[in-house]
Amino acid sequence: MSELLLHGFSVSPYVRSTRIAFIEKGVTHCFNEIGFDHLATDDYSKLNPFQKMPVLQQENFVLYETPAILGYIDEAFDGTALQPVDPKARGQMHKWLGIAANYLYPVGVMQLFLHRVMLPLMGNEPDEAVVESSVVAIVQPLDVLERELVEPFLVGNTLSLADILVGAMVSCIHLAPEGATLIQARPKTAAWLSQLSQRESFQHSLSSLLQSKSLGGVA
Ligand SMILES: N[C@@H](CCC(=O)N[C@@H](CS)C(=O)NCC(=O)O)C(=O)O
Repeated sequence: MSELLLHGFSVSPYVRSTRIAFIEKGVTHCFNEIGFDHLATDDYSKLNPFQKMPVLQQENFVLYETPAILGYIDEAFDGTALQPVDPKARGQMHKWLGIAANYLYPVGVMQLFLHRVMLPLMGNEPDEAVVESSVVAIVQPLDVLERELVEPFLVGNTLSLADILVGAMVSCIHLAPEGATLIQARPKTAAWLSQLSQRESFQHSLSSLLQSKSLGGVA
């Protein structure tokens, strides 16, 4: 098999989700850890004109946009299927991929996690007003998650790409103490995140930068 090269910063939940999928499929790949400053370079812009991570490269095949990469990892390689076959279940899985990108990421990751966890880790002051408003705004998507969760997984009885991407984002939210409090108050979500966090794929993909922040092994 030609070499699979994944470009990204290990803290990013989008990047982490693709690493989780590779591990769940048992597919060996190389990881090129890059910083945000690399995204605007000419070389990287040729890989992804939108200058976002991750990017997957396999010889002259280049793929960006996380849901597309996740689907490719599942469909191109042997191993346990990560997408349901039933059209309704597959529709639900895609719904969760959309919820991750459109609701959990902008507020839970780019506001709460960035300001409460990442900025202090990098020696910068968080904006407390952003933290405060994000804690209010993240309640609604977390309530939807709690209401719709059918344990042990988001869709059906097996792990799917929905658990992988939503799980990577909810892990970030859980690393902020305010997020952990909201999650612990939602028993189905807390149990789901806890069992995901114990999977080898989630453990091995947790950025070393975040390991000391992980509360009770849940991240
Ligand atoms: N739609 C993209 C979003 C990926 C994304 O936003 N990645 C973040 C890292 S978590 C990024 O590259 N941010 C850099 C920036 O916005 O400048 C995908 O699905 O891959």
